[in-house]
Amino acid sequence: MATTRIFSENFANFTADGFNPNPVAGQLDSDIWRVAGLSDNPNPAYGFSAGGDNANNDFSRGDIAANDPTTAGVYSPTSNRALMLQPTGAELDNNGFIEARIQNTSGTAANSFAINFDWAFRNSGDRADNLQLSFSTDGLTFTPVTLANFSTPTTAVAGSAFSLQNEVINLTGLNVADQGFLFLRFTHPNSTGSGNRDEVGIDNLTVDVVTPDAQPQTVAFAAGSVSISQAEGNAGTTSFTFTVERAGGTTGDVSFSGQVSSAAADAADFSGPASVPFAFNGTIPAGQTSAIVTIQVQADAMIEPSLRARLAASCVRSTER
Ligand SMILES: [Ca+2]
Ligand SMILES: [Ca+2]
Ligand SMILES: [Ca+2]
Ligand SMILES: [Ca+2]
Repeated sequence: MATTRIFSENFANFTADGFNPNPVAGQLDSDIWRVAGLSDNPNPAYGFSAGGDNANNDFSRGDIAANDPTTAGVYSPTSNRALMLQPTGAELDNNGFIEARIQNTSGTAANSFAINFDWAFRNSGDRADNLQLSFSTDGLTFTPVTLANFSTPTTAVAGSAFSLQNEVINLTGLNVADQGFLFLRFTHPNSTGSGNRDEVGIDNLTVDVVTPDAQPQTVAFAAGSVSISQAEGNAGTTSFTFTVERAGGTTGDVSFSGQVSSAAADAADFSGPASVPFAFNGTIPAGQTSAIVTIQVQADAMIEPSLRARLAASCVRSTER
């Protein structure tokens, strides 16, 4: 398996100062992040703007230090910056969510993703807050990840610190085009118990595209190139061409090299090389199955012995990781 990291966020610079498509320090990029279920803008579209300097709205409620907020909104703990929500009965409690729109920048269509993140929470209220991860490839239809859910403890513990609960999930069988999006939704479906709700959110999100190991590729002379008989003529140079082809897929460039030798021919029989044997090389480009190698044979009026060209398979290299 090869993995390509396409996203990483630990919220180290997030002080809950709002969301903006061109975020300043303390804000989150609203082209990537949005929060739904808050009264100031219940379902903002990506690219929205909210918060900013001294704007004390739902999307920019600032630090949680020693305080225990009870106003609904987006917060960030000073002890470990994270994207944190304070749900209330009127806001965020009934399927409010954090959503991340992750662009597939791996350079190729992606079918599998490795998701790693922490549920962040503080058991400051006498409720159990339920959390659920779901995903989407179109931003419209979301599929819950059965194994990725979490509930905070019900009975509050005085002086509770923020805690993290790690979650590692592999999503397979998807189809996200290069530069397309994977949507991750961290939903707060409900809570049980009574009184204030715990602060809940996420931290340390990474997303990797997972690609299966490349099939081993082999190169060989094409069937029609195993033996070539061609008149060299009696003057000038004649191009002798043969085809090198590969099996096992067309991923990446494949470089090959080989050697032309002859029991009797010498450099005078070729146009270019200073001596015999001599090396040749070539590349089968990504996406193609074969390449042509051309050797210039110097014509003369003598009767020539046959030539041998041999592929050095040990020198096959692919740019595929
Ligand atoms: Ca509000
Ligand atoms: Ca609270
Ligand atoms: Ca953090
Ligand atoms: Ca609790």
